[in-house]
Amino acid sequence: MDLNMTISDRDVLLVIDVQNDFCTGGALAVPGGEKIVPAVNRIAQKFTNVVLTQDWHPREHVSFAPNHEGKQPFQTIELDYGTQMLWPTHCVQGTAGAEFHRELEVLRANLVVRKGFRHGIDSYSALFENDHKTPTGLLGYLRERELKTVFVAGLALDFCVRFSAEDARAAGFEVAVIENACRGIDLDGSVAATHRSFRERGISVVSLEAFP
Ligand code: VGL
Ligand code: ZN
Repeated sequence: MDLNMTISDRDVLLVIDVQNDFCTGGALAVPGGEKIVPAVNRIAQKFTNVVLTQDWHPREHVSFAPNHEGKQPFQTIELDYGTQMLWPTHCVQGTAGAEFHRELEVLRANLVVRKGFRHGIDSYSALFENDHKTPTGLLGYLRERELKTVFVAGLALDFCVRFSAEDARAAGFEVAVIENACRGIDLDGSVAATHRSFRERGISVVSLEAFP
């Protein structure tokens, strides 16, 4: 998938977690996170179908390092569903950090999916929580709307964008990640691992410039 893609009514743009806490000055800032906002706004204008996700945690969330005595952010713990990275407290429901970046054109969206609201389970993916079983409801929406190709943009490339793209691909959608409308956190080579994984799974990586 490359030059001159045309966007159809069967395509959806999935915009992941463009929230203040993932931008400069936020609690879990992704380097240059806010820099993608103009690109996301520009591309969103070309889509009929735009879905936003919003990371939306209760303050006692299991993924927050301060909720585990003696643990620091970016250490891991073992939970029933597997290894969980611990994060600084971020995107707490109702706080300014959980709001969308003020320049993001949220009115373009026809659906907002909130995720990570169960205190005992994290949710990177827009489709399934981190147990890879509990649905957010987005898969049902995409299927009922008969959408076929999922374009993904947002934050962070190597966590929520990656998991969302992989789950959409595993569910049978064509998936293309718009590389220059994403930014990564990059912990221990996680951006390189993300690109390898996309290649193995047949997830396309495209550039904004490929859209007419
Ligand atoms: C994210 C870590 C924790 C993300 C969300 O949006 O990539 N990363 N919560
Ligand atoms: Zn989170």
